[in-house]
Amino acid sequence: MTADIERWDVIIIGAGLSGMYQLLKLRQLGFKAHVYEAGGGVGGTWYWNRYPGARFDSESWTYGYSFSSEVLKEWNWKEHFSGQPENLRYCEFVADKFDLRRDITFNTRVKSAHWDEAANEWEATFEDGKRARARFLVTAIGPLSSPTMPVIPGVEDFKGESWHTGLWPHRPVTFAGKRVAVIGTGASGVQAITEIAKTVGHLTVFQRTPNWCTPLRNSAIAPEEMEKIRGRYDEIFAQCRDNWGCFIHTADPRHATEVTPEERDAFFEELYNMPGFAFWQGNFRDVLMDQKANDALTQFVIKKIRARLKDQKLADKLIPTNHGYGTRRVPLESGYFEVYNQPNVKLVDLRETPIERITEKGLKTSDAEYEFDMIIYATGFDAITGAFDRIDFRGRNGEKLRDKWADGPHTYLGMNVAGFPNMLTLVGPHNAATFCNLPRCIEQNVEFVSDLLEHMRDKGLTRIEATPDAEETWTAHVHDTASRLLLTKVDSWMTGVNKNVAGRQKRTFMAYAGGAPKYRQKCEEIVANGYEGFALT
Ligand code: NA7
Repeated sequence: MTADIERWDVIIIGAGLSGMYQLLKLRQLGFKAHVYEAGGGVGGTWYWNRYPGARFDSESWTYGYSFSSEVLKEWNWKEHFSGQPENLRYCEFVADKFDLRRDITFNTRVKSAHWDEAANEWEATFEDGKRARARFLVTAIGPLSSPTMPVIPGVEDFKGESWHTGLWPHRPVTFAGKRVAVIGTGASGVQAITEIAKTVGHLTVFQRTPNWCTPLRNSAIAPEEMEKIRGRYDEIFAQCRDNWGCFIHTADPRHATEVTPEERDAFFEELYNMPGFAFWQGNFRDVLMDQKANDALTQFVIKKIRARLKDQKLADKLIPTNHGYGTRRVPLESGYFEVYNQPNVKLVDLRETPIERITEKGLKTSDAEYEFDMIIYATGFDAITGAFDRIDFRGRNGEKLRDKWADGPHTYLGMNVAGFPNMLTLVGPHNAATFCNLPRCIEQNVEFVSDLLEHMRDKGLTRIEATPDAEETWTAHVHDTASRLLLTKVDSWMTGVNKNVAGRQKRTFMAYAGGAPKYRQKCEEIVANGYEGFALT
């Protein structure tokens, strides 16, 4: 073994919200933990996604870390749905407060991580050829961190400016007087389009699949209001804990199919006028499971969209037809539909006229050629397993994680994989954290891993691995639970479909549909039963 290999007790990959908290917890427990981060700073999602309009869709005061009373006391949110620059400042504030950067190596992308059976440890290799070794490997690589470009011929040919929303430059990008194209109308595209339309010369939006968008209703938080929120933090976090996705909006106990149409529409109206995910997460409990209930909700949203558009032919194009409301991740918007009433904004429906190629000057669809100064790719991510696929993970006997997950993830609790000892996956596939108000579930994941490593150290144990039986049972449970939800019957990043990535054409549920409270309870039972389902030696 050469001297240039760095050695730690625990290697953490990624300095986003999960990696930062994991580092702090392990450091507090006395472990020598070290983070390797591909970016030049902390913050993960909030470091990379600097596109105009990027902001929380969760209420800011439900999103921050809850573990530190000092952070809660010192940090003031200025908006109910805070924007990216402030969110990144928050991450930096936490990093400064706990002096996290001294244990983080930035600008270092992990290329491979191989398990060394004889040494009972992991070896990580970085893109610059350097290496590090540790007994434990914790992945904190995020569910939406592997951006994908569209598979369209000529993408390299365009001579103007071009950006992916998830790889946005660190310098200001301006739109005034420019002819700008945006490809993609998911949550990122909807936020970016709305913001860019405020200053752009001319904007052309290329839409393949319209999404159901509902109002965010953001507003400023005055200092007195922030003080009131601070006084309620315990209550707020307790409410999130008991909620399926750890949001502040709890599903109504009634069924949409049991009330009168008048009562139903009055409740829809009330929720529609509330901020954030109230309309999606706080609705009647059957709207995301029962087709009839979902149809009623969908009809309500159609009317809302139509009322906001001057041109009803345009409304026909902007209203989704292949899935019901809420069965894909709902983009929240602040004037999105009104953008299409502007004379300098054009929508191109790619279902009618697909893009044939990107050219030097713009792009060509089946019926027209366009010239642009800038093309923005809001084309999303190779979700949840994509970040794993970018690293060559090899477990026992050189087994490749990529091969093991070729037909979808197989995990125990979304936290470990049989055949990959001592590797813990924060916010991994089939983990409740993958569809969650993330920091809430991140804290649970990190605390589970920290307690586990502490337990192992106290008991003199050096190796943990899920048993194949436990993995199989969990994977089957994940699929069983998912079958109740209408969203598993629709192509989206949540069902693992990405037309730009080979091998991602078949639906496989990537998250855990049982909800965060049930997941937490399951984790607690497993711990109480001596880490049942794991082989500890
Ligand atoms: P999404 O939600 O995956 O959206 C990507 C968008 O890009 C979506 O509208 C896609 O259309 C579109 N797309 C992708 N490839 C193409 C090609 N080749 N041609 C045209 N259009 C294309 O990613 P986001 O970044 O918006 O959001 C990701 C999550 O981040 C979001 O849900 C939040 O949780 C945060 P498609 O629907 O595939 O037809």
